[in-house]
Amino acid sequence: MKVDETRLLADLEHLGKIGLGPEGGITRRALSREDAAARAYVADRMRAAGLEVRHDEVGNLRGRRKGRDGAAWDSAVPVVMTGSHLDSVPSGGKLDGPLGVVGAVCAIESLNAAGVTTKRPLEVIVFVGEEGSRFRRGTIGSAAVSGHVSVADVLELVDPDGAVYKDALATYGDEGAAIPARAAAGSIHAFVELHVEQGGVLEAAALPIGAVTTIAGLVQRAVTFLGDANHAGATPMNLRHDAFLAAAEWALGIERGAREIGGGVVGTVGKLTVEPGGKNIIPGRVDAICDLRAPTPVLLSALDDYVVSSLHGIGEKRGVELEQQLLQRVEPGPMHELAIVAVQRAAAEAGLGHMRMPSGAIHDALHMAEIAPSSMIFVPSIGGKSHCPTEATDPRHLAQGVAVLAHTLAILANDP
Ligand code: HGY
Ligand code: MN
Ligand code: MN
Repeated sequence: MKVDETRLLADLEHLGKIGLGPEGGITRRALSREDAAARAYVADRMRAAGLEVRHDEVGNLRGRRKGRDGAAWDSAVPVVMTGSHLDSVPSGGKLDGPLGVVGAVCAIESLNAAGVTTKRPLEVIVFVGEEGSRFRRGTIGSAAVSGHVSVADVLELVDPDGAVYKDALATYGDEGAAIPARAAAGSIHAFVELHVEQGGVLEAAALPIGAVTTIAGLVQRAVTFLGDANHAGATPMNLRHDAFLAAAEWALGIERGAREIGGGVVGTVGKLTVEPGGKNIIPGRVDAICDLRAPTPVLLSALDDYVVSSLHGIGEKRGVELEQQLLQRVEPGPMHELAIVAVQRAAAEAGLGHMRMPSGAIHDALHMAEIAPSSMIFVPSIGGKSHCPTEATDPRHLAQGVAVLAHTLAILANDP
């Protein structure tokens, strides 16, 4: 399958300018003006590729190509879906999400150019709010499609500034009626997502394609440490209740716990604020969020229990009060042999080396796997870097990923 690499790189280049910061990172929060601008560009690209474009109740953008029965949106034949997200982490990379979105449109254009028709309709979907950088949870759009979260609950999500999701949807400027977000039972034959690996496994193996077999689960908790703001010079060390040192001890405990539990678990504290924030004031309050990942529910609970139980000891020892709240827990999930094997067959058809591999990062495919056979196509991340301005992938690998996606869609949409 020929891929128009120039077109793909131009699409990524265009999206890579929307939300671009002075440090070279992309900041595109869900339902923001930047997110809406990127989404509008993709909607135009979908129409240029001949897709019939719709939007659903939670703002997912959706474009369909007819199957052989000549129907797109009103087909009784289960659809083969592909897609990803356009929102980003703060100062993130240009490929995490967009590759799976414009790559899907380019894959459809490759099928069109090759005259490949499919028994089943094909759908490209742009999920809202995968990164969770604005609202309390991530993978919002796919959680709504899978029914993991109800549409009503999604619409009631509130961001830290008090903006309500259903009001923020107006930023998209969608016209016309929205289609239901929740997929009807049996309406999706399979789902596959093209994504950068965001790790170094493929690069180390010198392979261009990964077929994803499982996706790690995640727990995110918000913790507030309430100590005693006081004078940094006049307060003896034994009379302090330093909220930052309590948080620091907790964060080091997370690192220790993850190393002790092992088995591929990881723990991070990436977001933390210190108040009142004077250089000569002992911190009175710290708000922190931890991000825990594990390949199995048992390991995820082991790390989460370790992290929560460590809090009590620290609070007592340091005379610091604690409040903590679970922000989200997403269970790890297996992908499906039907979809994994399709990716492997597609890579072989494209003459590309490939391997089966787990994903340490969360993706929309995790929720889609709850309702349809799903897998992912990974392409190598240079230096294993992601969620940072230096996120990059060899253009050759980007185009190969799209070629494998096109083959995978043809396999999944034409197999018996
Ligand atoms: O955090 C993740 O794993 C994904 O990038 N949202
Ligand atoms: Mn990401
Ligand atoms: Mn992503």
